[in-house]
Formats: sequence, structure tokens, C-alpha cells
Amino acid sequence: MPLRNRTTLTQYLIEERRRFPGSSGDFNSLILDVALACKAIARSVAMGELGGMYGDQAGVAGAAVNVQGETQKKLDVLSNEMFIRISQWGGHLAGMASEEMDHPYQIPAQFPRGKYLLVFDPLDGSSNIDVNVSVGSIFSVLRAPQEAIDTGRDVTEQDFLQLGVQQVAAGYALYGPTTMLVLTVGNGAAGFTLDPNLGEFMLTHPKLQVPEDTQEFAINASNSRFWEAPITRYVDECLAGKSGVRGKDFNMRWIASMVAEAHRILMRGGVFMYPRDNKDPSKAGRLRLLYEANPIGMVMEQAGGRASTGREPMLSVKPDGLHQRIGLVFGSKNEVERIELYHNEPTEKHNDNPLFSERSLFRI
Ligand code: AFP
Repeated sequence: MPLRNRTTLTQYLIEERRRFPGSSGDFNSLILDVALACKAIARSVAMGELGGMYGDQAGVAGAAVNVQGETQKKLDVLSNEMFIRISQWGGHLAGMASEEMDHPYQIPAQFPRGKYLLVFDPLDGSSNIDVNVSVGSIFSVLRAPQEAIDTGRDVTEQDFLQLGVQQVAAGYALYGPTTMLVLTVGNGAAGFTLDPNLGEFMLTHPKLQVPEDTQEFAINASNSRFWEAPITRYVDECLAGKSGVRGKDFNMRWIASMVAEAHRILMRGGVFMYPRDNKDPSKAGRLRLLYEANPIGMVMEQAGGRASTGREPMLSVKPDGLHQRIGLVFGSKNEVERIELYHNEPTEKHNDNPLFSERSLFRI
């Protein structure tokens, strides 16, 4: 469709910000910087081995390791640098935080500081890079504390520890067969497809809505022996299909790229679970609250879905650390609410049911 019939990301942002007549345009410029970083990352992802993009980042002794204790891929590091280089100079940010950096990033002295905080996972799904499966970037925008804005001081970890409901924008880029940007600025969620000829993100999905019901669930089933009882119950019921209490068959997916799972769920419904489990008691989950669970959670909630820890709404969790991990369930509203019900049901009540036991679908 020729450009004249399409809305660009810039036009969408300007139209959205008309709701705030006094706005300075800082916010729009920041989102466009993020979009540019995603376009640059998309090109590097597309080059793959041709651009020398595969493989681990070299460290002092073998592969480099990030604050999470995870091996860093070359693209993890490059993507992180792109987010920083493209967004640090514009005067919109008081500071940044990233999965790939131990501490908050201070805006260099030669650049003006602004009123927003940018939090991001520069490349999510890194284990899929070398096998050419879709990966993505996830971002979240918060307002910096007013006194940080007024004084221009260095940001602290505490500045970032805000509830998910305090995000002013969130979204992701998906580097798939097409590169897409999904964004919420607090007024629904919209999808943009990158026109590679123009280099512009074009509005293709103006009002994303997650179907309230689904027959598709996503979980890494290899962890099933570590799950808590409510998750085991929910998955067992899905596997029982028509012959069980759900009365319908389910399909299972697992891509190991949360951005790709989130996008599928936005497009056709579904439920994603990476629950808290006892695989590693030192970790309260695999996914990180500030730059994975909260931004994806805001997008899902803005699109009529739900995001939860399994027990409570994700966006109301008070963060206690920059790299805090958390159990994450999101997707079709009725499925997420069912999972929360199972978590909040008194255990003895469920166990009294003659049809179920903690370990398997039916008491043997
Ligand atoms: P990586 O970025 O380290 O590959 O982690 C991706 C992720 O955070 C999320 O995108 C996936 O849903 C999840 O981890 C996959 O975890 P498993 O590899 O344990 O299935």
C-alpha cells in the first residue's frame, strides 16, 4: 500500500501526544531513538554470520559473562551499545539500565540530561541467535524522580525501582521474517511493521487486542518436575484436553524467545508461563521484572490481556532490585485469571477434590 495510506510511527506518536498539549516532544524523540536502535539491531541480526554476528562475546578468559551469570553473545553486547549510543545524546534521558550492565548507565557529562529513564533488554532470546530463530528487544520508559530531573544528578538503582503501573511507555521489537515494533504509550497497544525500502515503521496493527480465551499454552515442559502445584494442575488439565475438566484440546508452543511468544499471543491469544519454580531456589524465576516482565506486562494489559506473577498482577509488584527475577504468566485474560485462581485456592480445598492429587491428574 503506498505511503499515503499508511501512518508512520512519527505520525502516530504526534497524534497520541496531542492528548498532552503541553508536551515538549522529548517523549516522542526518545521513542524514535529507541525505534532507530531497533532498526540498527534488526540489520545486524539480519546479517547473521555474514556480519560476524554469531557466537559468544570474547571475555578475559573465554566467553564474556553478564551480571546474570549468563554467557554474552556478540549481538547482546552490540545491541546494548546501539541502545546507549543512539539514545544517550538527545537530552531526553536521566539515565539507563540494561540486562547487560551491572549498574545504571550515567549519561556522559557532554550530553544534557532529561526526565526519562530507559530500561531495556537489548536482545532477548540470545540462545536463538546462532540458529536463526526470531529474537527481540524489550524496552520500558519510566519518569525519573523530579529531584533527579531538577538537579541533573547521577541516577541510582533506587530511581528505577518503580511499579510497572508507573511505566509511561513500553514495547518490543521482534526481529522475525518481518521486523515489527509493538508499542504502548498508555492508550492501547499498536503494531508497526518496518518497511525496509523506506526504513520507516508503518502502523499495521492500530489496536491490538488479546483474545480473552485460548487453546494454546507456552511453557518449558522440561522444568515440570520443579513446578509448583497450581502450574502442574493447570498444565495437566490442558494436556487432558477434551477428556478432562477443560473439555477442549490445547496446543503447546515453546520458542525460548519471550518476545516471539508475546507476539504470537497478541496476534491470536494464548498463555505464556515461566513460573517461579524450585529448579534454583536462589532465583525467584528466570525472567527479570524491570526489563522483561513489566514492559511485556504493560503491553499485554493495554491490549486487554493480563500479566501476573501467578499470584498477583505483575504491574503492582514493588521491585527490590535492578535485576530482580520473578515468575511470569501473561496472555489471554481468562486463562491468566484461572492460573491465579489455582495459586490462590487454599491447597487443602483442591486436595479434597477426589479427582485430583498433587502429582498427577487423577488420584491413583
Ligand atoms: P536468553 O535471552 O538468555 O536466551 O533468555 C531468553 C528468555 O529470557 C526468554 O526470552 C525465554 O522465554 C526464556 O528465557 C527461555 O528460557 P529457557 O531457555 O529456560 O527455555
